[in-house]
Amino acid sequence: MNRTPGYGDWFGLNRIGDFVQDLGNEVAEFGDRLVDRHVRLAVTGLRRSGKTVFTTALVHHLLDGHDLPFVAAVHEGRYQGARLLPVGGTAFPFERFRRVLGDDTPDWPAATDTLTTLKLELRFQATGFVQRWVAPTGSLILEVIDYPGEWLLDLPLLGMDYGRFSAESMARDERQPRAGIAGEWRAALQGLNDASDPVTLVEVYRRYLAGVQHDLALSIVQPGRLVTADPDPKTGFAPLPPDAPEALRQAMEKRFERYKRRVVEPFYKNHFSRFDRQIVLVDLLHALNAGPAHFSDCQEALATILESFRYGANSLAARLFQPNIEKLLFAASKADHVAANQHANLKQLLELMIAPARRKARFAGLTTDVLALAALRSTDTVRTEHHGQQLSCVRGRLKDEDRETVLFPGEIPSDLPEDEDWRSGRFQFREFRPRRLVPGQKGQHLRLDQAIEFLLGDKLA
Ligand SMILES: Nc1nc2c(ncn2[C@@H]2O[C@H](COP(=O)(O)OP(=O)(O)OP(=O)(O)O)[C@@H](O)[C@H]2O)c(=O)[nH]1
Ligand SMILES: [Mg+2]
Repeated sequence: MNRTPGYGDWFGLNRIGDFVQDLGNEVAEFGDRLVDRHVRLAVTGLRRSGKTVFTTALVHHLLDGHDLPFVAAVHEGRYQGARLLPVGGTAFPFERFRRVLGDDTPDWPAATDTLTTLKLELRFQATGFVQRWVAPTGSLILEVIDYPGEWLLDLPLLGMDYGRFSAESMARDERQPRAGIAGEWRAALQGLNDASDPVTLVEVYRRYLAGVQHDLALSIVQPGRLVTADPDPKTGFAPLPPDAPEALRQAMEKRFERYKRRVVEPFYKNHFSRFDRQIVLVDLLHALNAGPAHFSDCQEALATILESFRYGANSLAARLFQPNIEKLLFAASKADHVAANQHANLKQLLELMIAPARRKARFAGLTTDVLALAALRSTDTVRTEHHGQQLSCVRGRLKDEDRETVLFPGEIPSDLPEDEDWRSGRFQFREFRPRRLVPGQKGQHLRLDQAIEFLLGDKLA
């Protein structure tokens, strides 16, 4: 700051004043840090978006402390390492995943079917003058939960009554491609009468939802727990039209409210309400592969989920549980499925997809960012020549094959795809087998360190 020298400067008083003020600021900041040594990170994403792999890679690299050049504490040589701490409930099976991924023939972790918790203590040398003096070694407790992606789609139910749930679900079920597989469910609705049994109806609806998820690969499936490994038709519910027999509708409404109260509310109250930072993982490549209906369904699912996370004071979540998320990162996962020259487009496409949610979050005062990342990079980008043309290809082991292949994965549009893009059949991104996750090795991720710096960097200072 430029200042005209005055008598104070002659006697060095301004500098003393600045020093005292800086000291005061540092003491205040230090006080804040002392009471704020926890970060609870919400790893959010639809099913198969990459939550478990992200969490495993995050822990692996924080324990390892290598290959994180964008993490300032690592880059500046201040990062001292991490250790796993015991947790109250079921622990995230990090060692099991590390063993499987560290094996000679590594494999991806299975889809998650229950909630697990992870607690990690990170140690680092503090940067601040006072902190260096009082407590030279800083310590940060990081908490993450892992859960089936399906559960997330139950969150919007908290803001609905049974009438709205039924109307929205039935409108969706009547549209293609859902309508194409809804025959049995439609027949059950047409046959409603006073003797209809809610449990049977829920079972028919469950079969239909399983088809929506597995055969159509669509994202919006509510109630989410009806399609997980161990569904319980006794606690599930299904939508009904307004003219359904009154007693049946009342019984179903009761199930809906009980499910919200006993299943969804505790999940969010015990976990989601306490998050400080959030990463939203989006598998855009799968959404592009699956076609326009899937793409817009995925877009709608994300918007609905993020709407429930609204970060302003009047949001549903704030009213119920007062969350206080300060930083929000949107990440296109599995960026290693495409060549490096496509990452800018992948990021831009994600920016377009989540623009309204991001605007709202920023308006509410959150810091937001967007990245294309691969938590566990399983390919390299290689240049090849094809009919005199240079192509950027990827080299890796395809999911169903045993040897490495080099293939041209295709290109990502920089804009939301148009009819022509969908018709051309240009989106056929392939899945790869994981590369071995080993300590001390470079190049095992793409921008995971940037994600860590954005989400935790300020807490490691
Ligand atoms: N190439 C590559 N594939 C990945 C990466 N992350 C995830 N995948 C693939 O995506 C699949 C799903 O990843 P998970 O981490 O299990 O996804 P999830 O979000 O935990 O899924 P649910 O447990 O079903 O909610 C994996 O089995 C891999 O095939 C990555 O960084 N690179
Ligand atoms: Mg998982």
